[in-house]
Amino acid sequence: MSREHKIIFAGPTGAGKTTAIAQISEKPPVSTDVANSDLRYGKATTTVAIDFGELALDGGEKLRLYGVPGQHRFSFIWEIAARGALGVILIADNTLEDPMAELQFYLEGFDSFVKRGAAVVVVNRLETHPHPAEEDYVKMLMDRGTPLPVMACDPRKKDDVLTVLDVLLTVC
Ligand SMILES: Nc1nc2c(ncn2[C@@H]2O[C@H](COP(=O)(O)OP(=O)(O)OP(=O)(O)O)[C@@H](O)[C@H]2O)c(=O)[nH]1
Ligand SMILES: [Mg+2]
Repeated sequence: MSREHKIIFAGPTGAGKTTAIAQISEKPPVSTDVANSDLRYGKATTTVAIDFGELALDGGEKLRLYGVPGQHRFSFIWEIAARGALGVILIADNTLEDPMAELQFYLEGFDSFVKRGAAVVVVNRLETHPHPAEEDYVKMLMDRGTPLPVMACDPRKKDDVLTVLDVLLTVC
């Protein structure tokens, strides 16, 4: 019987969770985007429940990919969605005013994964916003006693997203 693993994508609104899952899912992903009523975010749609995609690996294993909503008011869904997951991909959006402070919120929200090293940190939009650099994230994670792999990733690029998954599966 083939094995299945659940992987969670988390990060702020507009970080690219829905985009990343759409790039690698073999079946059309199920998304629950609606018109964005929250004017703090300059974004036409936002995910209110969860994204779901699937990806089969060469060894016959199947990954079930879940994107959890970025808005803080939906953070209660995180814990439910993450039950039984193998690992978590935490996306930091470098265009935010203080992306490392925002990341803290997700590091705390997925504390059990972060503490046992079942997570990777992904930094996006580095092409236009090079600061903080990957090394800054590495240092911040070391300083808080939770070293995790840190990678640049453009969620629009399938190869970038597959590399991130590869690293996560290696550390989990
Ligand atoms: N240029 C650039 N665009 C990016 C990058 N990462 C994400 N984007 C774009 O930002 C948008 C992200 O949108 P979504 O994938 O809907 O983001 P989300 O994380 O699902 O957001 P919510 O569902 O609202 O929480 C997409 O239009 C992406 O193409 C990046 O590294 N560079
Ligand atoms: Mg989304």
